Amino acid sequence: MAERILVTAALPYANGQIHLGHLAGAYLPSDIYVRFQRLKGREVVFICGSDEHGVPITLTADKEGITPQAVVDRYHAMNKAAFEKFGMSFDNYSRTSLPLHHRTALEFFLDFHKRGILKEKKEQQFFDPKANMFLPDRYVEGTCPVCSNPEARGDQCERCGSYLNPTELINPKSKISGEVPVLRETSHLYFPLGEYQKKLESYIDIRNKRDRWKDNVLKYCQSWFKDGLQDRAVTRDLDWGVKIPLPGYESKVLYVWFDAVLGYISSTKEWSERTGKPDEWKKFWQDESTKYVAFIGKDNVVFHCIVFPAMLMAWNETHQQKYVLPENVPANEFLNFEGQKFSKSRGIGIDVQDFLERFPADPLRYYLASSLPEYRDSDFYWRDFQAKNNNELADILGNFVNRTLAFAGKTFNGVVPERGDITSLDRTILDALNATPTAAQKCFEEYRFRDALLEIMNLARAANKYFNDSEPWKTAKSDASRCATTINVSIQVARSLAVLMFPFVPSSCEKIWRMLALEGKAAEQSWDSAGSAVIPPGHKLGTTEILFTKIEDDVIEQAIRETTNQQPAPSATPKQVEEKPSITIDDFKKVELRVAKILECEPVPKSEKLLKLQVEVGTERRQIVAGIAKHYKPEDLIGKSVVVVYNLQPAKLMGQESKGMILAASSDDDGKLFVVSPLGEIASGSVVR
Ligand code: B3M
Ligand code: ZN
Repeated sequence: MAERILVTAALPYANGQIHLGHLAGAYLPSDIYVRFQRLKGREVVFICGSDEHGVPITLTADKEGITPQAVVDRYHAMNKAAFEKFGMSFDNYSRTSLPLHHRTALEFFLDFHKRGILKEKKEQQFFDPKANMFLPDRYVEGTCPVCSNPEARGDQCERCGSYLNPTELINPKSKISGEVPVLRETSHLYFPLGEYQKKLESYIDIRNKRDRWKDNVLKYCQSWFKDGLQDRAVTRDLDWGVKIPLPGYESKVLYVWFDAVLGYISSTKEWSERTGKPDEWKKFWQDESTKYVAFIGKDNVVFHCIVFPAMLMAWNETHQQKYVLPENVPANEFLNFEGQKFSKSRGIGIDVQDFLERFPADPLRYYLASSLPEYRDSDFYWRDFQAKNNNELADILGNFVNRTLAFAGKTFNGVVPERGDITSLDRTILDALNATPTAAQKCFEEYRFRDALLEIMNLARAANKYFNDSEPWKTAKSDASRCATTINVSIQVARSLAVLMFPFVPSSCEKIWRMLALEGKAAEQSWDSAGSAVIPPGHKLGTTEILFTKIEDDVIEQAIRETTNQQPAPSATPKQVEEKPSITIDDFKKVELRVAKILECEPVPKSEKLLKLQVEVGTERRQIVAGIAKHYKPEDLIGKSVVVVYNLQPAKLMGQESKGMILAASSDDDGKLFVVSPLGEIASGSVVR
């Protein structure tokens, strides 16, 4: 095993909040791995940061009427804070909008360009004459040629899943101006990925032999190889990103993936500078004895196993200082949420901030670790989360540590008693203690973190059984030396568990460490020390605290209601509808009713009732917030025509601007509600009278 390890975790886009699926994909596994390696005494640097470029970010900025910088500032701060609260132990969390990153990315790009590696190709691309700009794929919308979805995006149709070229869309429209775009010639630079195919195949083959790659990752790569690698454009017509200082390329930037993977290098440089050792990053990136492990989710495989290694190979061809390539890319599959896909727009799932406002990080880390999607997709279920917390963390780990320390406090004044003769019962648990670090280590080194957790929790299970079978509450009266031995051994196991469980539940392990009143921190111990009984008799223990709190049913039920769109039971009390006084036709005419078409719809964060809709009323677009989230899912409404009160004064609901009101019929006695919709096709903007 290498003694110096570089670990990177995929750089999340600063275009939204990270959710539990992200944690289970790349982040928790990388943090578990790093914490384990540090306990093994290895020299580790753990690198991450925000991916702050790309079209989705400029789209968010356009939609909100703010700058892309403001978008990434917001999500960078939010995600950084969420990671900290979750206990991610990154050495550096950088941002790709920093000048240091732009310089790093350009160093690669310009080197490739100068050496003639990049090929220029001319192509026809959509141009928006009104906005005077070329349109990236996602800025073009139109009708899907496959399924006729009228709102397909230029890169993909979300309804049928087809990957598209903007030019394939029927009736293409610019998302910026709504105009029909025209085709114009533009030039882009391409990286010749195909030329690297042979080298890439042998690279993966060699690594796989040395450090066994996951089957799912190998399969993805093989299917790419089978299709044959194609040249890839590394420039885009956009003004947000790493600007290209080449004549004719003034209005272009690097393709986001080209610069994003280099973000790992720039983030390591930033760490190096920040810690006062400006050359330290080279030790990790340019010394061939470094083992580099890149943690990602499965959707990023091609960029990390093919594109990034090819870029590094291209660099290494002519430079003395050669970069290390990933030794392994242990990508996870996806985590689903209560049997469904995480979907922000449908209100399914929960982001990390929100979760950690409800529950501490360790129970979440424990539960996710026990059900990581290591080989296939897995699921987050609130009920499972509750059960794992209550029946495993609290009842097995917490209970063992607490009963041991409470007993030592009561019977031995909180001082570790001397061991007497060792019986076969003691021998069994001491053997398990001895064997667990090695057995778990094998799992960690093979990226099997669920198995590692199981090994370690089996020690905690055995320890509880040992405590029960030894019956110290009886031997306290009948055989003082026996009782002392049981408690001494139990305390040793508690210490070992504090070290072994540290990669999974770090703050709880520090708590155990304080309860044991041992020197230093759990984080500073050696992994191998967990295999021996090292606490000397006579050591004075600290005070016991509760390690894990049980989660009650009603708390979990509330979480289910708020994160899964499950309909609460309708209220049963019938109400009388109050009659209003009659009005004249002129009174009625003051209300301007119009037909509107729903273009977009998403839940309002932290609200159970509200949906935020973007509607089209004739040529105008406006936002309306409506209290209909309990009755409709966003996807039920998108594309539908409704009737709105057009001249209602604007208002703010939960901080969201709302211009107008959607008409809906509700029957008070069963709580049902139906949005009013014109019978038949009619253009938006039409007047209702
Ligand atoms: N930002 C995609 C993602 O967040 C992308 C990863 C970049 S890693 C260099 O899933
Ligand atoms: Zn389609």
